Amino acid sequence: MNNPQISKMFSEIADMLEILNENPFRIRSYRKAAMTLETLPHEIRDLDESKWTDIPGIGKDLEAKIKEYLSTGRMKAHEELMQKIPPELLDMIQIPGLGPKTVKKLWDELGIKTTAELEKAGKEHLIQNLKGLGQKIEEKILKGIELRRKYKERHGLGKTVPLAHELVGLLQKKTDVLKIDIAGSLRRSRETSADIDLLAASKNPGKVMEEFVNLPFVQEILAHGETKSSILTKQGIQCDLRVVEEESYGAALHYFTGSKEHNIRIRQLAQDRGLKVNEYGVFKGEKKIAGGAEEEIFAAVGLPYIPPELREDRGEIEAGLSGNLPHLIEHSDIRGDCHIHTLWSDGSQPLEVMVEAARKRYQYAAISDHSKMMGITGGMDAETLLRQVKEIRNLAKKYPDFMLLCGIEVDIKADGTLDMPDKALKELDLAVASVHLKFNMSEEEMTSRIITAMENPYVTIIGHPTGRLIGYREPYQVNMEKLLDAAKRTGTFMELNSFWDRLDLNDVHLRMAKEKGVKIMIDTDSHNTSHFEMLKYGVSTARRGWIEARDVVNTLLPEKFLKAIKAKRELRKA
Ligand code: DGT
Ligand code: CA
Ligand code: ZN
Repeated sequence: MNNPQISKMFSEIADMLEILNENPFRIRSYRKAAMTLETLPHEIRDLDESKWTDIPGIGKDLEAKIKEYLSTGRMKAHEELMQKIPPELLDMIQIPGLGPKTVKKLWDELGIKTTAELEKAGKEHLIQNLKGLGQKIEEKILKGIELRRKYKERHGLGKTVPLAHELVGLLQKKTDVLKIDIAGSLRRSRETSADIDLLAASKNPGKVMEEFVNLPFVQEILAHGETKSSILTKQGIQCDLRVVEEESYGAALHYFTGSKEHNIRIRQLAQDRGLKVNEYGVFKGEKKIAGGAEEEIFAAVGLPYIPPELREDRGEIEAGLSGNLPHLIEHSDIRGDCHIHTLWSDGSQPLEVMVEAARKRYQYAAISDHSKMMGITGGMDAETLLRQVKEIRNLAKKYPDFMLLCGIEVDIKADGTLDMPDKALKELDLAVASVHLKFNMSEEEMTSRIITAMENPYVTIIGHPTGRLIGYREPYQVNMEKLLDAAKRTGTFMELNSFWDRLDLNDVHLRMAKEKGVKIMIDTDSHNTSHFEMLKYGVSTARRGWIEARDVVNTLLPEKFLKAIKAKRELRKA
């Protein structure tokens, strides 16, 4: 996995150049290349070298730097810049409320070089006195430091899942590995994980461990034992591997998948039946009665198989015992996507390209670019929107086998009205309405802001309903109970935004929605074609929320889906 590393170096170079007040064009070219590499669907080293400069944003100069990195593992330009600025400034840029310019200002004027110094200056209220900063920003920075601290030890699915699959792939190739799986919170698809837990079966654990600690990803070996080893990967994520015998594999997989709370309940059930459960199997006295497969463990305590996403002791044991486990939604149930951006706003690829990619995965899709309030994203006014509609309708004719729809992601203004007149919205098939600005409202104000938007007959879906960015921004204050009741009353769908750092609605909210009979729309919020991959995180989060296919609008067949999205308009128009 070289692309993410090169991308990170380019974006750090851009940050450093910005701190050093260098040429804005150079800065922009590094940023652009970083973004392209981050989302490139193939490893750059697998591409023919003569094709590299065909990649948007990669010119001769950056091509040379990529070559340098791939052959030496280093980038001189990056190292030279690192000599010129305090190294912690690069971390500080990631703190909400800060960017390269502010970091430079703080360094120049207050001599701040570390997060600790920054926090101290904030608490002494020195930051608010700087020109252009003020009290609000000072508060935001302090909150940001706190939030980053809280999440520092936990990693989002977008980072852990690709890495875990890569590690599994490498280990699977080793002849001594009979079985291998991801366990722990990652297998349960929790939105963040402290580490990656892997479990393998082998007759030769010593050899497997030897190979594990020698993988190319290893930054540091934290522990190297016969049955358990831990490494710190170059990505800064810890990965633990346990190796067991094949006949204990199911028991170990169950045990190390957790959660701890779920495991405790299973052990109690076993005790009630005079049995003992541990990571080696289920025992009746000295005799092992189960252990090879997870199903056996559940069966031994009188349960059907419980999917990992449900194993949180949130009622899954009771539901299992009474035969009421949900039939969870699956990836293949999703037939469409209604949150897709293109070059018409802040997407990075043309309409046609996004539609081509959507067509490969779905039976229908709606393009939903931003409205103009999102100025920085190049949002659309009514006139532009209508031009886009024309273009989409034209394009749709090309694809008789695919239902291409017109949508928008329209901003919900502070008073709950929309950033687009109804008479333009009327021309669309659907609208996603979202809050992007003015987050600082009381719970009451924010709740009524969003409910006002729901009252509009043209608002089909509320986009990323709590506005959180995992590890970066807390959700705005909003009363979810009231939002969901209003969604039910008005026939508005609630989005589950699948982007790994949003996952909004979250698992708890999803379950509430289901219980209230509110329908969910699982979208990707794609800004380029590689983002369609995000869907898997949305689906696994839905599963954590006990969601079934019938709870989700975009599992419907095209004709029925069309009916469903028109229903609210029909009902509330008169
Ligand atoms: P994390 O790492 O904080 O994201 O969450 P987990 O659930 O992956 O926790 P971790 O890595 O500490 O342990 C992996 C699994 O091993 C955990 O889900 C359940 C099991 N486990 C670990 N320690 C205990 C324990 O003391 N008691 C029980 N019953 N299970 C445990
Ligand atoms: Ca774990
Ligand atoms: Zn949005």
